[in-house]
Amino acid sequence: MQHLKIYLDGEFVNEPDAKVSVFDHGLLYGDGVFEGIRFYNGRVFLFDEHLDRLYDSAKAILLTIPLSREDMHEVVLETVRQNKLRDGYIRLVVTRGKGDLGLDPKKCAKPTVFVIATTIELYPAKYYTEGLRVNTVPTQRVSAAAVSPAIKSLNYLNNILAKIEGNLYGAQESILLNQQGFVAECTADNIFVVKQGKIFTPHVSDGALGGITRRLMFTLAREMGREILEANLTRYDLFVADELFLTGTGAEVVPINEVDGRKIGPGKAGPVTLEFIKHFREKTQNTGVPIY
Ligand code: PXG
Repeated sequence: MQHLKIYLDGEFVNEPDAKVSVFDHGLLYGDGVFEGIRFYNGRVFLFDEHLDRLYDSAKAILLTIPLSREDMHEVVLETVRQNKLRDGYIRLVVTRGKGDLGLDPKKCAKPTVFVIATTIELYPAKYYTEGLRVNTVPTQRVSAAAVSPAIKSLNYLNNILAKIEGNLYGAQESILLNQQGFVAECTADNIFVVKQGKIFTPHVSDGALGGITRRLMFTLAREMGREILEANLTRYDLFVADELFLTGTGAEVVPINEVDGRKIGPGKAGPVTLEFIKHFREKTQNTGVPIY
């Protein structure tokens, strides 16, 4: 079997040789940032938006990425080329780097950078017509005053605890509320509500990651002659929604058919959700930065 080629600190290495130190603070303390990016049909989708967020996340934690944006751009494209892929997933990670024990970032001389380009396991196609069963979980979204949910950091325990609670319930995704009880987001997806023809999504300040797919929904809505409003949403708003859908790089745009035992709308993908899915797929096939 052909090994994946991984970019690691300036070199392309075979996957079995792509190793980081047990003293890397990304591992020891979750000190680092990452991006998950998709490429479709030989083009990197929303590439600039992902690079913008990566550099913003790094800035927010005072981590200087040792590659210029232009070099990072090329490294990502070259990683996909090395693996001869046309459709798949890129994981771009920058950690604080290797350092002595003790959480002080000053112990780390040089950030670790690696890029994985691989294929992605997708949700089964039926979920895009039938929808997902989701729940709200007891674990609250971490507050912006603690760790801003806008930072795409290597600290995912908050989300993982929510995921575990979802697994216990048998849910396919789970919704976190913030400390005020407003809907924040899902474990790895943003959420949208359709009610009486209007479309709503939580404010980023309610604890949502500024999702790249979330932002694309605003553009698609404009193109569709619709409008999305940011709002404080409660569980009640979810229960009585006409339609609910999730967005994320991995999930794309996917309907929800049930929340906490309440059937949503028709109990399958509704018309507005299907319209977003159609427009989203057109964008994935027709836009992006050419790789080859
Ligand atoms: N909220 C959270 C907490 C996320 O982690 C999103 C929303 C959606 O954002 P984007 O920019 O993707 O529209 C995410 C994204 C993975 C993986 O491998 C996770 C994400 C994206 C891609 C892959 O777990 N999270």
